Parts: sequence; C-alpha cells; structure tokens
Amino acid sequence: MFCFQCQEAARNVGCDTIGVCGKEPEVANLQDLLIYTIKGLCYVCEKSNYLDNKVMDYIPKALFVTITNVNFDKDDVINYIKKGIELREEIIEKTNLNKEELPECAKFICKDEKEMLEFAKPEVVGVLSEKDEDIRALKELITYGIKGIGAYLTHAMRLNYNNEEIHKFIIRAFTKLVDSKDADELFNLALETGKYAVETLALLDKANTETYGHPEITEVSLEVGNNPGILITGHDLKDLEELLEQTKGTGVDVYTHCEMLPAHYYPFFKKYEHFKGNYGNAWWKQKEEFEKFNGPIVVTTNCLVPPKDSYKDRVYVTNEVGYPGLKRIPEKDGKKDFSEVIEHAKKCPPPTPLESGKIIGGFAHNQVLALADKIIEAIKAGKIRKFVVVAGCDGRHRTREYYTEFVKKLPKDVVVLTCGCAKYRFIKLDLGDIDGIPRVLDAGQCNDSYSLAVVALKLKEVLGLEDINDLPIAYNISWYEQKAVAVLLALLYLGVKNIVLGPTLPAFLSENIIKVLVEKFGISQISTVDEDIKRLVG
Ligand code: FSO
Ligand code: SF4
Repeated sequence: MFCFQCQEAARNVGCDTIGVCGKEPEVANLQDLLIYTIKGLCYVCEKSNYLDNKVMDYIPKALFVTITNVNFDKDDVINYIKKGIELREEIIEKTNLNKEELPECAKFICKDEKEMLEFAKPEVVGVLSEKDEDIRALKELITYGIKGIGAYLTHAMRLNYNNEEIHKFIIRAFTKLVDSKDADELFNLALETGKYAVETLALLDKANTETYGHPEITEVSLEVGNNPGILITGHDLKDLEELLEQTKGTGVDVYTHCEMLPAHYYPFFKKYEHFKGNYGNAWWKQKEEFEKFNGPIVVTTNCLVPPKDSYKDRVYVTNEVGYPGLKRIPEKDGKKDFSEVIEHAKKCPPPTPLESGKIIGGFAHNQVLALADKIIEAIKAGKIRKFVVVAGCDGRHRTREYYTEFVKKLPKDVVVLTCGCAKYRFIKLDLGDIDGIPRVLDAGQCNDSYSLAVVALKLKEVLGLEDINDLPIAYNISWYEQKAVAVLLALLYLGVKNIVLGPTLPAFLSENIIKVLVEKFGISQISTVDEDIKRLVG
C-alpha cells in the first residue's frame, strides 16, 4: 500500500505498511483500484458525452467511500469496484465506443477479490503509478479536492438537491488526470476544482437551509438525562431527521457527537424534545467517549475510528461508512429503518455524564449577517480589530494543541470564526464577548465552510472593499482529510491569500508545488503561537 492523502500520513511521507488511521493494506490498495475504476468510468462518459442518473448516483458515493475514516471494509470497496466496472461496460456498449482506443483504467476487468488484489498495486493503479513528483502532486491535489466535492455533493443529493454541471466537471477532471502530463494545465485544473468546490458547498448550503431552516444562535447542552440514549455522529442531517422521527415517544433520547453538533442550530430540529444535547468531542476521542456513552452509536459519515471490542456491538453504520463486523442500518426506498437500534438502546443504561454546561453556536451566514450592523459598528469603533478563521479538522497529534493556545492567546479584540471539528480545540473555553458578540462564532460543520465565504464576501461589499484580502480577516486553517482539501482549493479560487495551514503541509505536495503555492498564494505552515499571532493579527 501507499497512501498519503491525509494529514496523519506516516512520517508526513505516507503510510506504507498499515494506515495510521487503521486502514489495512488490502483495503488501501482496493480503494486505489476504486479511484482507478472511477477514472475509467469518467473517461468513458467524457468521450461519449454520456451522463445519466445511475452515473450521478454512483460517482460521488464511490468517491466518498475512499475518504479517510469512512470505509475500512474490503467487501464494501469490492462491491463499489464491481458496480463501477459494470456501469462502464454498459456505457461502452450503449455508445459504441471503440474499446481498443481506451486506456487501461477504462477497459480492465477484475471479476473477484483475488483478481482485484493482484491488479491493485500502488505502482500500477495507485499514486505511485505517476513517476514525476510534481505531476503526481498536482494530480493528487485535484483527486483529493474532487473526493471532497464528491462527499459534499452526496450530502446535497441526499436532500434531493443536485447540479449536473458539478458531475460533468468531475467527469472532465478525472479524464484530464488520465490524459494530461502538463503541469500548467493541471495547475489550472486544481484552481477549477476550487471553483466547483465553491459551487458544491453553495448547493449543500441551499439544500440544508431550505430543508432545515437557517441556523440560529443556540445553546447546546453538554449534560445527559436519565433515559437511555442513541448517539449520532458524522455529518448526515437526513439520517438524524429520520432517527429523531422514529425515536419520538419511545423513551429513548438522541445526542449528537462531533460534527453532528451543529444540527442543534437548525430550527427544524428544535421541535424534538428528546433531542437532548451534545456528547463528547472531536472524532479522535471516540474510543473513550463511545465506551462511556453506554448506548448504541450511529455513524453516518467520517470520522470512524476502528472500534474497540468493548463497544463494537453498539456501533451501527449508514451510507458509505463501513467496518468489518459493524451492523448496517437497513434502508428501503431511500428511507432508513432504525428500529433495531432503538430496541437496542432501550436495553442500555443512560449515558455516563462527561461534562456540564453548554456550547453556543449557530453563527452561519444568515445569523451573522443579521448581526452585521452591530459587527460593522464594532469594527469602525475599533472594538473588533480583526477576525481570524480558525477552522477545519481536528486530529490526534499533540501538535494540534497549538490551536487551543493560539485561540487562548489572541488579543481580546479579535473574533474567531470557526467551523468543522477543529472547533473542539477551543469551543468550550470561556473567551468572553465584544459588545454581546461572542469571541468564537461557530458556523457549523466543515460542510458549512461556505458560510464563512459568504460572510467575508458580504463584509467586503458592506465595507466597500475591492479585494477580499483587504478585509480584516486572517486564515489559520487546520486540515486533516480530503474535504478540507476541497475547502482549501475553494478559498484559493475565491482569491484568499496568505492562508496559514497546519499542523503540517500536505505530504502529497512536492517541494516545487509548495513553492508555487507560496509564490502565488502566500500559503505557509503554522509556526509558533506567538509568531503566528504577530503575523496574522499584527
Ligand atoms: Fe472533522 Fe472528520 Fe468534518 Fe472531516 S469529523 S475531520 S474535514 O472528516 O469532516 O470536520
Ligand atoms: Fe495514512 Fe491518512 Fe491514508 Fe490513513 S488516510 S492510510 S492515515 S495517509
């Protein structure tokens, strides 16, 4: 295996024996083969100008399967590969494409696990098949950005929002990855990936807010009640909706974990009295927290950590998530049946209390813009000197303690804009407010990154500025997996310069590509807390 797609890649080079995330070598190789299969399918679609609902349903989900901490189950990956080959062959037949002229990824056939594992070598189908370091870096940057787009698009599609143009872009981009060796062309394609990341995030924002209302300022309890509970984690709001409906009146409470916390901010979910509060922290602490929760846990998307035997029988998965031995929530006609989990919960003791108090959040674009007058006033009066976006993902490395220190040490006239699970590094600290505006404004999930862009663009307009970089906003982004790569490319597309990235720069970027990103966009890695406060806040 060879995988370097996330921030925790071994030695910041790549995982080559087993994933730091727990991904087994066979699964890693099969996921490479799945990406290879998707590329072949895209190639065939592009060359025959073909797109249908089956393709639009398959590609984003198949991409989602390969994102860090989503699926560790080889059987699931094998099924996706088989499905991809099947779709591709159907299209070749329908459109009379000449097989002889197709590249290997668009014509290989592997019938079973054995054939797949023999074929799926990192040097043949994986990232090492590209020998040129810089071309490889650009291709992987685009691939990971598109994986992120695939995940966001899957979420939007789950709520029946779709945009064919995004699918067409994915198809065109993967075809280019098969064909192109031209660094300039690939660099431009990376920026275009950012453009479509913005489009996809906007579509998802529309899907979420039209379905569940605009997030509003909300206090979320961190305490537990006396009823048995179900803990729901990941990012899928539709799963949460169905779970809340089906647990109504059963005596079972529902708690959010990690990236599901922002669900509490939506008006729609407030009507459920048994929707209790948030339990725990960012994904990487789940081993300890799932243990203490005592009841069943539903994992709807990333980030799943390989479960301990002590609670494994209480973990259920949905959607693209998979891990050998975990139970899957049955689905019929697109609707999930949570009855088994609910019965399971009834037999469990209530959760062990972890914390007390509350979190305040709900500062997505609509809510922040409702406060715009107050904010502008505070800026003009010099009460708010600057905003710093400290957003993205959390992770288990000790170096990430930097983010807690950074936020703690910021001058009192600086406001933090956040989203994603990165917020768990500081959301529970009491950092006070500025004229009633909290010093940490949480917009929601990493899926809500678009909110921060809307706020920036609106402020630019209100303040009559020419350039997004003239705003009093600095960016200190912590990344972990591929959705964060999509968000980073989105920010670059929007013209944001001087982003500080951490805790490390991506292992998949070559020195030359990093140099270009530094020259063109002023991207840099985190340094010490003091130095970064000096350069970001002044
Ligand atoms: Fe976190 Fe995991 Fe939302 Fe990521 S839970 S790390 S960017 O997968 O998805 O913020
Ligand atoms: Fe390693 Fe990250 Fe790949 Fe997992 S996803 S194998 S931790 S680089």
